[in-house]
Amino acid sequence: MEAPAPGAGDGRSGSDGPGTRIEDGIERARGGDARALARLVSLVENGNAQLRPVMKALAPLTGRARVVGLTGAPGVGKSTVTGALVRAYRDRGLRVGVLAVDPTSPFSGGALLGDRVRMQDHATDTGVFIRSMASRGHLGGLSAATPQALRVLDAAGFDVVLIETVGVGQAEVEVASLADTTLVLVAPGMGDSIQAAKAGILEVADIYVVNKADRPGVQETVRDLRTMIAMAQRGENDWKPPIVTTTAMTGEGVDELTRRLDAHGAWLDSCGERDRRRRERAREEIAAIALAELRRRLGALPGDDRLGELAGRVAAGQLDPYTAADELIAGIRSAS
Ligand SMILES: Nc1nc2c(ncn2[C@@H]2O[C@H](COP(=O)(O)OP(=O)(O)OP(=O)(O)O)[C@@H](O)[C@H]2O)c(=O)[nH]1
Ligand SMILES: [Mg+2]
Repeated sequence: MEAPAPGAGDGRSGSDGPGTRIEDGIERARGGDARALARLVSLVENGNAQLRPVMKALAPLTGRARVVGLTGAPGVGKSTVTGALVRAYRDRGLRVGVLAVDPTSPFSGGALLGDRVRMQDHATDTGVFIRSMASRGHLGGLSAATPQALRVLDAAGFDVVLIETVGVGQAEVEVASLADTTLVLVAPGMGDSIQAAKAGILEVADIYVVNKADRPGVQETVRDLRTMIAMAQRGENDWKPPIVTTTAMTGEGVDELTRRLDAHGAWLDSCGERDRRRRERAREEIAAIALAELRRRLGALPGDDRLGELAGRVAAGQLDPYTAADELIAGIRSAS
């Protein structure tokens, strides 16, 4: 078989089937071909027909990347810390992927440009891949494609994947469900944000980062966090989230942060918590896909409108809704 020309791809015709093309794209992405990688991420993001065969091919290659989530209020410095971590991991010779979720949030409308500027020193480095994921309308929510994009980067051989998302409401819980380690960022003088986020961040933070340590009020913020941490119910062998202060703009405190990340990674491995978190992540992924598929099949049953017909009988009092639901589900089973 002929070797594919660089950049050739989706439109290519020939004797090699889609399977070969997929394997080919994955192989090139693993070899550091940024365009092949970008194409794979786009493919999972758009959820086109190749999504399933691609995910199938990727599955045996996944499970190696360490996943670090960064969340916190708008403007606390998530992107700046992310950039500093990218630099630190690159210095160790590791390949780093970045998924910045929720650039469409009204808070960060302008930040995306800023992110590009801050991260542009990594732009020509094939050991770094940065991608902004649209949030598809869920304010602060992770896009449905993020777990799949994470799989692509993992399979492509990235050692570390950093996921940045704005911490509004559910987002920090969602990022934590994807990550092995979750960083919750706060900044001094943003006491309100600690207050507001309290309920959510207490459970999800593995490491607290007080960024903008060059600003006044750092000690007060650290003290507030300490009080919160002390109040949390925790077993003797549980991880106690440390507090790291950083000035991401200058890189101060970033060494300490990477040490804490290493320590948390070691803890995850020592007690089986990494596996537990990953199983939990897989559960949520499977359930979400299954529910979406179920919904799709409910709306696309072959033949006539089964749901409409059942609805008519329920509305007319001829059938109870539970029996109707059973019939509907039975119909899906026999149709699939
Ligand atoms: N003084 C100071 N400013 C910082 C520091 N880190 C980041 N900043 C500034 O804070 C602003 C916001 O930083 P970002 O990294 O974009 O914050 P973010 O949390 O990613 O923001 P969103 O994505 O919009 O939520 C920028 O102007 C940064 O230059 C720091 O350590 N000290
Ligand atoms: Mg940002």
